[in-house]
Amino acid sequence: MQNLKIDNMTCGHCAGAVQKAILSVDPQATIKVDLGNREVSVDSAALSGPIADALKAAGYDSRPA
Ligand SMILES: [Cu+2]
Repeated sequence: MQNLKIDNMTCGHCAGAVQKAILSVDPQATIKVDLGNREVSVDSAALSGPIADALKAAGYDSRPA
């Protein structure tokens, strides 16, 4: 399980874009978005680096929460 803080995930559109970016790395990922805290929990076999890269490419900076 990886918990990520994404400060510029501010609305439902962002939440959708974040989920899409993570699923592009691992279609099997289980993702829980906590929009209020701007945090995402990712249950995935994918490494954190590729997930962070995909988020960055989508315009979202992430860091461990
Ligand atoms: Cu948004």
